[in-house]
Amino acid sequence: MLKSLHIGRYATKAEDFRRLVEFFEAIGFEPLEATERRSAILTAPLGMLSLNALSPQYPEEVLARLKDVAQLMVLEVTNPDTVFAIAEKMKLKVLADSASPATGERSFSLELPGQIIVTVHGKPEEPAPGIDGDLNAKGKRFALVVARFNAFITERLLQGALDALRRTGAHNRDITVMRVPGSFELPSAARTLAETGKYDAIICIGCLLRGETAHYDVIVNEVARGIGQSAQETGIPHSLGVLTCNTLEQAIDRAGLKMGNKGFEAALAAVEMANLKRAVSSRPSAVNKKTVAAGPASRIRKSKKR
Ligand code: DLZ
Repeated sequence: MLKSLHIGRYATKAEDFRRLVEFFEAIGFEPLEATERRSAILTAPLGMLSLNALSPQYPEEVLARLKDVAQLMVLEVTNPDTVFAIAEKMKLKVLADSASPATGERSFSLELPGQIIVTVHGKPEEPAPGIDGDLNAKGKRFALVVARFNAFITERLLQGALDALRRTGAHNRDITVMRVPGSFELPSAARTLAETGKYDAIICIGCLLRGETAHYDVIVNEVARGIGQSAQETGIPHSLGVLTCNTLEQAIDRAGLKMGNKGFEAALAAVEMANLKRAVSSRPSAVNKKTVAAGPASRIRKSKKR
């Protein structure tokens, strides 16, 4: 029986047609097939036919325009404020705009080119639930392990990292810098620092440049794996501020030139992860104590005894 619902609207001017297509595509309609010069078929995720007896409380101006109800279109959207901003940017006429504090629903009517009226309604979507670590380093202690090899680059990465820590509120007295010969030494030094239990996060900084020998290929994965392993086994967040570049030019770009400063980014990641750890531990547990005791931390303790 029923196969599809197709609502046709007609614009008498080519310019009106163009602006209609532009508006509907901007708010999320998808072209079903390539839009032609005088015809566009657009689809919405869901189509409905609604039948209504209009309430006399409907805004006067809209009621007057609804005499020819064929002009009206009703769209439900996930974020009415965004659609409203698009309409304002496109200088469309707003006929009515109301919001319900009780439901959080906003509804507004626009006059589109070609005398088409569209009523847009919807409720802003709740942000997806999640736990985030904020970027506040105040009161947190950080250790930075810095490889001396390629110091021309790593010292710049270090400056970027220190800048990020200070900007997010860390005190100088809460920052420890340790230097090691090269990137290969980063994991063991990071682990030594993490195991002291004195730091909320460890920031590892190095620069591996692909040279003419196989050295780079031999250590590049080891460095990343070792730092990750230290983080997992000690439970202290570690961030990876180790550049792995083919050329010195690529490294320079990532140490404060074209591609930002990766030391700065690594420090921000460390601040976020330190706060995330605290946010997770301060949440009430959904599992009972028995289950927590049998979790990864106790497994590490057991395996160490062996
Ligand atoms: C030996 C070496 C070489 C060839 N290249 C680099 C590099 O590009 N980046 C880096 O951080 N370190 C390099 N190293 C030094 C090693 O990481 C390590 O310090 C030495 O092999 C001593 O263990």
